[in-house]
Amino acid sequence: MNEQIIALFEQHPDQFLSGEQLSEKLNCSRTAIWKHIEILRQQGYMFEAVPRRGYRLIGRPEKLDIPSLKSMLATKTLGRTIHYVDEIDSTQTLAHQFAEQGAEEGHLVIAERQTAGRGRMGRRWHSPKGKGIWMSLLLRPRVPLHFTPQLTLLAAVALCRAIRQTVKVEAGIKWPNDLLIDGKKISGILLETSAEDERLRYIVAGIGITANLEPEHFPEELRDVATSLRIESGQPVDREVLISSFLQQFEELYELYHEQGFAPIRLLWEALSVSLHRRIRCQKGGEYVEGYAESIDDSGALSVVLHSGERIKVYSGEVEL
Ligand code: BT5
Repeated sequence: MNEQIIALFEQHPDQFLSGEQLSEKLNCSRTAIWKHIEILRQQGYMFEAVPRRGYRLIGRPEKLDIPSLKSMLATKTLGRTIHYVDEIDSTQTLAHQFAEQGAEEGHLVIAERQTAGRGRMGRRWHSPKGKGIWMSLLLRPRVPLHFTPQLTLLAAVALCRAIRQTVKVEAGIKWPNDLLIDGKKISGILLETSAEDERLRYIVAGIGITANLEPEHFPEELRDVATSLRIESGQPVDREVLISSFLQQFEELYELYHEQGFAPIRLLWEALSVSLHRRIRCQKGGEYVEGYAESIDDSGALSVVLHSGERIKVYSGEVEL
């Protein structure tokens, strides 16, 4: 049905088609047409809607220019091989497949749309077509398995620096893996590891950035909690520039990390954090407790001082600001 609707608009370029015309041609109700238009909007199509005239197609999902991205990349390993797909369940899954086949560090999978994008703990990641940056980076770091949370923090620093540099918005990091602007989420990071006998084999770092999403590309339930770089900056985001800047930042920090350990990354993370030195709510033994977020330690855990004076470590889960 979605393809048929687009085909009709393509046969009538720049024209309005009313709900009635569309429903007659496609032999379905006007409510069904309205629902499909909403789905198409979430896939990156843009429609102008005018009462009594109907809908006009004014924008299509955009495509990344991979040759242009490659030409601006100055990294040594990260992103030197790019697998670009139009649509996929999750870029994580494909990156795991490449890793299992022996792909080298730095392989990057990018999709215009994910049909089953994932977040942490089984949550979903909304990934409409042509508007965001949905990508997975293969890493083979030379560190013990229990150090991997540090790399989530490193990825957050790299992303935050790249966003601040290229888009000029005040993005900040919420522990451990969210990037926010004015309290709303613009990006999430998901690190998945593969290990054998306690030895780290590889990491797939999944990065989602709501680069060019407009309000209508977010489903209802995300509209109050999420935003995009485009909405916040008022400017379209050059996705190629942002991806290449992120890879550059990541590579520099990754080299620093291998040379000097987590200490310098931790300092950078603290400077960009919006969840430190303030009251937060977090989970302790399944219950929510309130406390003061004091610092992060070398394992990436958040150290929180509760009202009682007790100091606890938070290793995973959600914090509320
Ligand atoms: C994350 O999980 O924030 C990690 C998201 C990682 C997504 C990337 S995209 C490329 C790669 N391939 C994948 O399949 N995944 C990775 P978490 O902290 O669990 O946050 C998930 C929550 O973020 C959801 O429950 C929503 O509240 C919110 N959310 C979902 N989609 C969003 C979006 N597009 N923009 C902003 N917030 C969103």
